[in-house]
Amino acid sequence: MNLEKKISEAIIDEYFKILKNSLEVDAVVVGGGPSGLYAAYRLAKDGYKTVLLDRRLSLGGGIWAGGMMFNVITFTEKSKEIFDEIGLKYEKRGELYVASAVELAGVLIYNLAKSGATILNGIFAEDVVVKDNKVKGVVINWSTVQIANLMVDPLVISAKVVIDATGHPAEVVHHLAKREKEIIIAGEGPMHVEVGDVATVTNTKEMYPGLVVCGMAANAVSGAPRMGPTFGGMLLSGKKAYEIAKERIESI
Ligand code: 48F
Repeated sequence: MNLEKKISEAIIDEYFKILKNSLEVDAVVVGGGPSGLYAAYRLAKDGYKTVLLDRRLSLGGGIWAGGMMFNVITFTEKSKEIFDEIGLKYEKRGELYVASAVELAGVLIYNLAKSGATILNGIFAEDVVVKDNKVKGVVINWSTVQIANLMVDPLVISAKVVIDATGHPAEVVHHLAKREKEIIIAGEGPMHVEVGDVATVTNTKEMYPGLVVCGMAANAVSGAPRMGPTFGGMLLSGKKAYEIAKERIESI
Protein backbone atom coordinates (compact mmCIF):
# COMPACT_ATOMS: atom_id res chain seq x y z
CA MET A 1 0.00 0.00 0.00
CA ASN A 2 1.42 3.34 -1.02
CA LEU A 3 -0.25 5.61 1.56
CA GLU A 4 1.71 8.67 0.44
CA LYS A 5 0.25 8.33 -3.06
CA LYS A 6 -3.27 7.82 -1.71
CA ILE A 7 -3.06 10.94 0.47
CA SER A 8 -1.79 13.07 -2.41
CA GLU A 9 -4.43 11.66 -4.75
CA ALA A 10 -7.22 12.30 -2.23
CA ILE A 11 -6.18 15.94 -1.77
CA ILE A 12 -5.77 16.63 -5.47
CA ASP A 13 -9.05 14.90 -6.44
CA GLU A 14 -11.07 16.61 -3.72
CA TYR A 15 -9.61 20.07 -4.30
CA PHE A 16 -10.11 19.93 -8.05
CA LYS A 17 -13.70 18.81 -7.51
CA ILE A 18 -14.25 21.85 -5.27
CA LEU A 19 -12.53 24.22 -7.71
CA LYS A 20 -14.40 22.90 -10.74
CA ASN A 21 -17.69 23.18 -8.89
CA SER A 22 -16.89 26.84 -8.15
CA LEU A 23 -16.55 28.09 -11.71
CA GLU A 24 -20.13 29.36 -12.05
CA VAL A 25 -21.90 30.44 -8.87
CA ASP A 26 -24.56 32.76 -7.53
CA ALA A 27 -22.24 34.87 -5.38
CA VAL A 28 -18.53 35.46 -4.91
CA VAL A 29 -17.53 37.22 -1.71
CA VAL A 30 -14.04 38.67 -1.91
CA GLY A 31 -12.53 38.95 1.57
CA GLY A 32 -13.03 36.87 4.69
CA GLY A 33 -13.13 39.62 7.33
CA PRO A 34 -16.21 40.03 9.54
CA SER A 35 -18.50 41.56 6.91
CA GLY A 36 -17.59 39.06 4.17
CA LEU A 37 -17.77 36.04 6.49
CA TYR A 38 -21.25 37.02 7.63
CA ALA A 39 -22.57 37.86 4.12
CA ALA A 40 -21.26 34.60 2.64
CA TYR A 41 -22.62 32.54 5.52
CA ARG A 42 -26.15 33.96 5.11
CA LEU A 43 -26.16 33.51 1.32
CA ALA A 44 -24.97 29.90 1.54
CA LYS A 45 -27.40 29.16 4.39
CA ASP A 46 -30.23 30.26 2.08
CA GLY A 47 -29.02 27.76 -0.50
CA TYR A 48 -27.27 30.17 -2.88
CA LYS A 49 -24.12 28.77 -4.44
CA THR A 50 -21.50 30.91 -2.74
CA VAL A 51 -17.71 31.14 -2.89
CA LEU A 52 -15.65 33.14 -0.43
CA LEU A 53 -12.09 34.02 -1.46
CA ASP A 54 -9.36 35.27 0.79
CA ARG A 55 -5.84 36.15 -0.16
CA ARG A 56 -4.57 34.87 3.18
CA LEU A 57 -4.64 31.27 4.36
CA SER A 58 -6.41 32.20 7.59
CA LEU A 59 -9.83 33.79 7.33
CA GLY A 60 -10.90 36.46 9.80
CA GLY A 61 -9.22 39.59 8.37
CA GLY A 62 -8.89 42.27 11.03
CA ILE A 63 -10.79 40.37 13.73
CA TRP A 64 -7.94 38.40 15.30
CA ALA A 65 -5.89 41.32 16.51
CA GLY A 66 -8.70 43.20 18.31
CA GLY A 67 -7.27 46.65 18.99
CA MET A 68 -3.51 47.01 18.57
CA MET A 69 -3.09 43.24 19.00
CA PHE A 70 -5.03 43.10 22.27
CA ASN A 71 -7.35 40.33 21.15
CA VAL A 72 -10.61 41.76 22.49
CA ILE A 73 -13.39 43.29 20.37
CA THR A 74 -16.29 45.57 21.25
CA PHE A 75 -19.76 46.31 20.01
CA THR A 76 -22.76 48.33 21.17
CA GLU A 77 -26.41 47.70 22.00
CA LYS A 78 -27.67 48.35 18.46
CA SER A 79 -25.86 45.29 17.09
CA LYS A 80 -26.31 42.95 20.09
CA GLU A 81 -29.00 40.93 18.29
CA ILE A 82 -26.69 39.84 15.48
CA PHE A 83 -24.03 38.67 17.96
CA ASP A 84 -26.73 36.68 19.77
CA GLU A 85 -27.78 35.17 16.45
CA ILE A 86 -24.26 33.92 15.64
CA GLY A 87 -23.87 32.55 19.17
CA LEU A 88 -20.99 34.71 20.48
CA LYS A 89 -20.29 34.84 24.21
CA TYR A 90 -19.78 38.41 25.51
CA GLU A 91 -19.91 40.59 28.61
CA LYS A 92 -21.49 43.96 29.23
CA ARG A 93 -19.13 46.75 30.15
CA GLY A 94 -20.96 50.06 30.63
CA GLU A 95 -22.38 51.13 27.29
CA LEU A 96 -20.21 48.56 25.47
CA TYR A 97 -20.16 44.81 25.04
CA VAL A 98 -16.77 43.04 24.97
CA ALA A 99 -15.87 39.63 23.55
CA SER A 100 -12.88 37.54 22.56
CA ALA A 101 -11.57 38.43 19.10
CA VAL A 102 -10.45 34.82 18.66
CA GLU A 103 -13.92 33.52 19.54
CA LEU A 104 -15.59 35.97 17.13
CA ALA A 105 -13.29 34.86 14.30
CA GLY A 106 -13.87 31.22 15.25
CA VAL A 107 -17.67 31.50 15.39
CA LEU A 108 -17.93 33.33 12.04
CA ILE A 109 -15.56 30.89 10.30
CA TYR A 110 -17.34 27.89 11.83
CA ASN A 111 -20.77 29.19 10.73
CA LEU A 112 -19.46 29.79 7.22
CA ALA A 113 -17.77 26.39 6.97
CA LYS A 114 -21.01 24.67 8.04
CA SER A 115 -23.21 26.76 5.72
CA GLY A 116 -22.27 24.97 2.52
CA ALA A 117 -20.23 27.86 1.09
CA THR A 118 -17.01 27.05 -0.72
CA ILE A 119 -13.96 28.63 0.89
CA LEU A 120 -10.99 29.29 -1.36
CA ASN A 121 -8.15 30.58 0.80
CA GLY A 122 -4.74 31.59 -0.50
CA ILE A 123 -6.48 32.88 -3.64
CA PHE A 124 -7.09 36.53 -4.47
CA ALA A 125 -9.27 38.53 -6.85
CA GLU A 126 -7.02 40.41 -9.22
CA ASP A 127 -9.78 41.85 -11.40
CA VAL A 128 -13.46 41.64 -12.30
CA VAL A 129 -15.31 40.35 -15.33
CA VAL A 130 -17.56 43.01 -16.91
CA LYS A 131 -20.06 42.25 -19.66
CA ASP A 132 -22.91 44.47 -20.87
CA ASN A 133 -22.09 47.01 -18.14
CA LYS A 134 -22.53 44.46 -15.37
CA VAL A 135 -20.02 42.72 -13.12
CA LYS A 136 -20.27 39.04 -14.00
CA GLY A 137 -17.48 37.49 -11.97
CA VAL A 138 -13.95 37.74 -10.63
CA VAL A 139 -10.52 37.04 -12.07
CA ILE A 140 -8.54 34.89 -9.64
CA ASN A 141 -4.98 33.82 -9.04
CA TRP A 142 -2.88 32.25 -6.30
CA SER A 143 -1.70 34.69 -3.66
CA THR A 144 1.76 33.12 -4.00
CA VAL A 145 1.87 34.28 -7.63
CA GLN A 146 1.35 37.84 -6.43
CA ILE A 147 3.88 37.51 -3.59
CA ALA A 148 6.53 36.11 -5.98
CA ASN A 149 5.64 38.74 -8.59
CA LEU A 150 5.30 36.08 -11.28
CA MET A 151 3.65 36.61 -14.65
CA VAL A 152 0.89 33.97 -14.57
CA ASP A 153 -2.38 34.25 -16.42
CA PRO A 154 -5.41 33.94 -14.14
CA LEU A 155 -8.63 31.89 -14.13
CA VAL A 156 -12.19 33.16 -13.72
CA ILE A 157 -15.19 32.52 -11.48
CA SER A 158 -18.48 33.62 -13.05
CA ALA A 159 -21.08 34.95 -10.64
CA LYS A 160 -24.45 36.68 -10.61
CA VAL A 161 -23.16 39.01 -7.92
CA VAL A 162 -19.75 39.90 -6.48
CA ILE A 163 -19.32 41.36 -2.99
CA ASP A 164 -16.26 43.50 -2.27
CA ALA A 165 -15.50 42.79 1.40
CA THR A 166 -11.78 43.50 1.10
CA GLY A 167 -11.62 46.02 3.96
CA HIS A 168 -9.71 49.31 3.84
CA PRO A 169 -8.21 48.84 0.32
CA ALA A 170 -11.62 48.18 -1.36
CA GLU A 171 -9.65 46.29 -3.99
CA VAL A 172 -12.45 45.06 -6.21
CA VAL A 173 -14.05 48.50 -6.53
CA HIS A 174 -10.62 49.98 -7.34
CA HIS A 175 -10.09 47.43 -10.14
CA LEU A 176 -13.41 48.42 -11.68
CA ALA A 177 -12.89 52.16 -11.15
CA LYS A 178 -9.71 52.06 -13.27
CA ARG A 179 -11.94 51.37 -16.30
CA GLU A 180 -15.35 52.70 -15.34
CA LYS A 181 -14.88 56.41 -14.92
CA GLU A 182 -18.35 56.98 -13.45
CA ILE A 183 -17.22 55.18 -10.29
CA ILE A 184 -15.91 57.85 -7.94
CA ILE A 185 -13.91 56.67 -4.93
CA ALA A 186 -14.15 59.25 -2.18
CA GLY A 187 -11.50 57.65 0.09
CA GLU A 188 -11.65 56.85 3.79
CA GLY A 189 -12.19 59.47 6.46
CA PRO A 190 -10.29 59.74 9.77
CA MET A 191 -11.43 57.87 12.88
CA HIS A 192 -14.88 58.76 14.19
CA VAL A 193 -16.40 55.73 15.87
CA GLU A 194 -20.06 56.73 16.19
CA VAL A 195 -20.31 58.00 12.62
CA GLY A 196 -18.16 55.25 11.04
CA ASP A 197 -19.99 52.38 12.72
CA VAL A 198 -23.35 53.55 11.37
CA ALA A 199 -21.98 54.73 8.00
CA THR A 200 -20.51 51.32 7.14
CA VAL A 201 -24.09 50.01 7.03
CA THR A 202 -25.52 53.06 5.22
CA ASN A 203 -22.72 52.86 2.65
CA THR A 204 -23.24 49.15 1.97
CA LYS A 205 -24.67 49.27 -1.52
CA GLU A 206 -24.59 48.04 -5.08
CA MET A 207 -21.80 50.29 -6.43
CA TYR A 208 -22.26 49.08 -9.97
CA PRO A 209 -24.65 46.49 -11.40
CA GLY A 210 -23.52 43.15 -9.96
CA LEU A 211 -20.98 44.62 -7.51
CA VAL A 212 -21.92 45.15 -3.86
CA VAL A 213 -19.50 46.79 -1.42
CA CYS A 214 -19.60 46.15 2.33
CA GLY A 215 -17.67 46.44 5.59
CA MET A 216 -14.75 48.85 5.80
CA ALA A 217 -14.57 48.89 1.99
CA ALA A 218 -18.01 50.56 1.95
CA ASN A 219 -16.70 53.48 4.01
CA ALA A 220 -13.38 53.52 2.16
CA VAL A 221 -15.12 54.22 -1.15
CA SER A 222 -17.70 56.62 0.28
CA GLY A 223 -15.56 59.12 2.20
CA ALA A 224 -16.85 57.89 5.57
CA PRO A 225 -14.73 57.49 8.71
CA ARG A 226 -12.93 54.43 10.02
CA MET A 227 -14.04 53.09 13.38
CA GLY A 228 -11.36 50.85 14.88
CA PRO A 229 -11.99 47.63 16.83
CA THR A 230 -15.77 47.81 17.14
CA PHE A 231 -17.46 45.19 15.03
CA GLY A 232 -21.23 45.67 15.21
CA GLY A 233 -21.36 47.79 12.05
CA MET A 234 -19.26 45.20 10.22
CA LEU A 235 -21.72 42.36 10.84
CA LEU A 236 -24.75 44.57 10.13
CA SER A 237 -23.06 45.64 6.89
CA GLY A 238 -22.50 41.95 6.00
CA LYS A 239 -26.20 41.38 6.63
CA LYS A 240 -27.19 44.27 4.35
CA ALA A 241 -24.79 43.03 1.65
CA TYR A 242 -26.44 39.60 1.88
CA GLU A 243 -29.90 41.17 1.43
CA ILE A 244 -28.81 43.28 -1.57
CA ALA A 245 -26.99 40.32 -3.16
CA LYS A 246 -30.02 38.07 -2.66
CA GLU A 247 -32.24 40.60 -4.43
CA ARG A 248 -29.78 40.84 -7.34
CA ILE A 249 -29.55 37.03 -7.68
CA GLU A 250 -33.32 36.68 -7.58
CA SER A 251 -33.73 39.38 -10.26
CA ILE A 252 -31.65 37.42 -12.81
O1 48F B 1 -10.27 44.15 6.62
P1 48F B 1 -11.18 43.02 6.90
O2 48F B 1 -11.26 42.49 8.28
O3 48F B 1 -12.63 43.38 6.30
P2 48F B 1 -13.97 43.99 6.90
O4 48F B 1 -15.01 42.95 6.89
O5 48F B 1 -13.65 44.33 8.42
C1 48F B 1 -12.88 45.42 8.82
C2 48F B 1 -12.44 45.19 10.25
O6 48F B 1 -11.70 44.01 10.37
C3 48F B 1 -11.61 46.35 10.83
C4 48F B 1 -12.48 47.44 11.25
C5 48F B 1 -13.46 47.14 12.36
O7 48F B 1 -14.25 48.18 12.65
O8 48F B 1 -12.40 48.51 10.73
O9 48F B 1 -10.62 46.77 9.94
O10 48F B 1 -14.23 45.25 6.18
O11 48F B 1 -10.80 41.77 5.97
C6 48F B 1 -10.63 41.89 4.59
C7 48F B 1 -10.13 40.56 4.05
O12 48F B 1 -10.07 40.65 2.66
C8 48F B 1 -8.92 39.96 2.19
C9 48F B 1 -7.87 40.20 3.27
O13 48F B 1 -6.89 39.19 3.24
C10 48F B 1 -8.72 40.18 4.54
O14 48F B 1 -8.77 38.90 5.13
N1 48F B 1 -8.60 40.52 0.87
C11 48F B 1 -8.25 41.82 0.60
N2 48F B 1 -8.11 41.97 -0.73
C12 48F B 1 -8.37 40.77 -1.30
C13 48F B 1 -8.67 39.84 -0.27
C14 48F B 1 -8.40 40.29 -2.64
N3 48F B 1 -8.13 41.09 -3.69
N4 48F B 1 -8.70 39.00 -2.87
C15 48F B 1 -8.96 38.16 -1.82
N5 48F B 1 -8.95 38.56 -0.53
